[in-house]
Amino acid sequence: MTKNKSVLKWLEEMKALVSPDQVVWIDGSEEQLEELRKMSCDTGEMVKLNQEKLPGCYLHRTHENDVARVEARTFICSREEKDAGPTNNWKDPQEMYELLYSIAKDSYQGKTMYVIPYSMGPVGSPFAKIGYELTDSIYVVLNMAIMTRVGAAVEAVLPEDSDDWVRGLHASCNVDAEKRYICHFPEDNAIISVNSAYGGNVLLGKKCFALRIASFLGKNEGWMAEHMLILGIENPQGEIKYVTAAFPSACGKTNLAMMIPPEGYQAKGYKVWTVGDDIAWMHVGPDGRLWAINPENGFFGVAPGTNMKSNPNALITTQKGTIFTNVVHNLNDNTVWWEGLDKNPPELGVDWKGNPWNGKTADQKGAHPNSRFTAPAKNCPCISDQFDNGAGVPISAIIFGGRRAQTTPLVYQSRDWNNGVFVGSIMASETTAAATGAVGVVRRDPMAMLPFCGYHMGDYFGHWIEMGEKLGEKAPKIFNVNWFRVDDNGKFIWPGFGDNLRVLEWILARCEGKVDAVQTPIGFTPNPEDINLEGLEDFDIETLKTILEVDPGKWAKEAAGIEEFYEKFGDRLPEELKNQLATLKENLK
Ligand code: GTP
Ligand code: SPV
Ligand code: MN
Repeated sequence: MTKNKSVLKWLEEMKALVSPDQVVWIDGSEEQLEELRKMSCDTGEMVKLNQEKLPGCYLHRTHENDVARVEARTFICSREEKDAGPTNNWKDPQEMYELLYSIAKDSYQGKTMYVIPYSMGPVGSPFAKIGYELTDSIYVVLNMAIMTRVGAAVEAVLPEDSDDWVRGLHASCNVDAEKRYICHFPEDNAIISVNSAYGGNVLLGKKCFALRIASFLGKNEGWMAEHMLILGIENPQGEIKYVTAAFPSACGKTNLAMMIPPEGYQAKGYKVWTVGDDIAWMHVGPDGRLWAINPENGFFGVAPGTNMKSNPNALITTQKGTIFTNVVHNLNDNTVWWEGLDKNPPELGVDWKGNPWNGKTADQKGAHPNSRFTAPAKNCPCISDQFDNGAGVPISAIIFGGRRAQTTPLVYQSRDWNNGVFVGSIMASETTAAATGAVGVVRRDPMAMLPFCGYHMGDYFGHWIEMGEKLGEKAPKIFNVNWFRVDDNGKFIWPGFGDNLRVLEWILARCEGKVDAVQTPIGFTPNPEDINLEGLEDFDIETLKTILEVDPGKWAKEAAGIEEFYEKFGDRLPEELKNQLATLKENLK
């Protein structure tokens, strides 16, 4: 337990508010966590799975109405409405505190308050930041213990008089969707989440702190918090180059971060190393380059579609010490199953809602489309040896990407940093099950940060431009990819997954100035023969050409859509981006 004065004062206030029966301090020890696992199995909150097949693994089901992030109920409560900007929900902080306190009041009665000290980033790293989460949910404690570094070691590095930590209060209440609020108070370093017990809504270190609060801190302190994977690509000479990539939720970050190189590449000696799969904190290093750390300590990954072919590294990562949420419980052998794991759904199963399920109902999924695994990063067979390096890894390229059935080519490179910021700002993607609401609708999702930017998005674009000025010649090169172009039958054209390394190889070659490119109105696309297609079945250069194409007609429509989107930002839209849009329109003439 800490001696930090501001932590203790806040804790007393919160205790008085929520009235727990007792307070338990999470020290991070295996004994304490094991005790909590036992308790959660006794109450039925978790199910202990087959310990021979899945040692240390558990299953949990959340309430049916509580299965994804809730963007409509997520608020940025900056003092001034204009600082939250047009893309965030806002409410006056005093009003919101009052509302949340009235909801949370006495809600821990009869329950235990768990105090979780946690570090985002390797403990003691100059780039790491500390948070405290209070929760009434053992599920949250056990997830936080996988996703972040928790306990006494964290407290040891927070000075007694420091106020540099993030306050997080989580109250499950009765998971009433009508009273669910996920609220951020950037000027107070504070987060309050009520009436949910699911993932991104309640693991407050993740989206709430490491993106929404951290993006605000990053703007003020001169660094960046981004919804990005971090990946190292080792070439046959043993040199490792690192890239980050921002794709919207459930659009392929975990998959790219853990990809297996195609056989031909493996034979040549290519290897891929995972540093992170969801969040990157990036700083200008002593050498003037951009360096990234992964603030997390585990993966909260999408289960459906994960299998030994699509992502063996992810599947192997989940075979021990993992919590599964909202997947199928296979009662035949007390294991788990989800759509896309294999072709053998259990005949004796329980679906994500807790009902008997036998895999024979074609229209009724067994696992929720946003069912997830929470797995320790150290389980990952391809985890980078730099994972725990508090200084991070130097970034050669930043890659944006989304799900676009049409319009956006397989890959293109921006002309320079500011053009790259433009490319990120105009990202659009089909929505997925990661958030509640319609799925498959194209929406603008700048830098994959639409649901996660903790301040005015126009200022966020401005911050990107400033970072480019700081980095100058040493700035990473910026690219855009789209694995999701479909043919007339709606089938994905590009094979994707491990074969995405073929595109990354071109990206790195461009960074090193080793390969030419085609100038198009939107930037540089590859000469088709520069993408290595060796070993690919059913995919030839003619097909490749169709997905490298930049159709001026479609892009003219796109430009009109961008113009409309940009209008939202009013005078907070940087001049540089207005000019970029004008250039795009000019290029399309
Ligand atoms: P969050 O954890 O929600 O931020 O998502 P993520 O970006 O890590 O998503 P993830 O890698 O789990 O992507 C999940 C979905 O993308 C699954 O439906 C995958 O099948 C699909 N996917 C990933 N990579 C590819 C690819 O290269 N091609 C195609 N067609 N689908 C892909
Ligand atoms: C996402 O939705 O982008 C996620 C899952 O990574 S959650 O933690 O629920 O936000
Ligand atoms: Mn994410």
